[in-house]
Amino acid sequence: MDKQLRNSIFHQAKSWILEAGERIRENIDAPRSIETKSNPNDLVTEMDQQTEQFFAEKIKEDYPEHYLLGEEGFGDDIEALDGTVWIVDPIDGTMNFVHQKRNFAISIGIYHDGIGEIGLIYNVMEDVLYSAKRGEGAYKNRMELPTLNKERPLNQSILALNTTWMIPENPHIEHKGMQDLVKKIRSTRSYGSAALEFAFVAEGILDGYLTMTLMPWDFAAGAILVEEVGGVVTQANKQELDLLNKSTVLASRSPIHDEIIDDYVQLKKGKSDS
Ligand code: 2AM
Ligand code: CA
Ligand code: CA
Ligand code: CA
Repeated sequence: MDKQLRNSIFHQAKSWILEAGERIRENIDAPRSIETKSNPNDLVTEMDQQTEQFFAEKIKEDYPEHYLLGEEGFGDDIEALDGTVWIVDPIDGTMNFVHQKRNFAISIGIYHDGIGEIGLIYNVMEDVLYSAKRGEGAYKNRMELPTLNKERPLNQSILALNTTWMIPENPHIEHKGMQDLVKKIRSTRSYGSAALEFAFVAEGILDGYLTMTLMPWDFAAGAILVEEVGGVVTQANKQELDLLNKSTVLASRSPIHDEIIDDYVQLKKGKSDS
């Protein structure tokens, strides 16, 4: 994508994400109906739906030739990443939105022919926008984020990990390796919003984030941000990210990325990528 076009789409997307965030802040105390999706802890509210609808309408109006891949079903059914695709999570961290009224984000990753061009993650209640354009660095509001530290060893690292990794019955990764990893590192964190956890890796306040079975809208923007500051983002089996399917993803500084996968991540049989 040509730099000028990327710039103009960036400014449009930025103004929409700020507008959508403002609407959420204005309505944060409004009573809301909460529904469940795949399981009783998988929540969705009308605010998730309205926010995605807002982006769907804006994109259709201004960029009718672009596609939208969104969590709540207002986008297109796409089977390939040809052309320009907006990958949108209208509220990432819905459980935090419902229970805490904070610690959630709007996430937008814009890809052209499969290449990440623009990443935006908006921490709505803190009014902090993380943004990146391919080849032009990553920003926290107006501050450019520095390249990630390459020297700090794994035993001085903080990793975002979900505690479900530690449960022996988890279907994806051998828990013994995860226990060894937790013993090795300095500490763990778990924020409950994948998009924010990627943003924190890009900011350098987390050294890495290992996630279970995320959908493309959970990591589309975050991967662009982390890569712009020299971090590495792959599936847990080291394969390239898959932007059309569920994946287990590790985003981190290098070189601890390879160390974590080689020494601690053992995928269970038949679960090479999910
Ligand atoms: P969401 O809030 O947009 O659904 C919570 O640990 C993180 O995992 C959030 O980023 C959440 O995104 C994501 N997630 C992905 N699949 C999920 C599921 N089935 N149930 C709950 N959270 C899920
Ligand atoms: Ca959800
Ligand atoms: Ca999400
Ligand atoms: Ca969501």
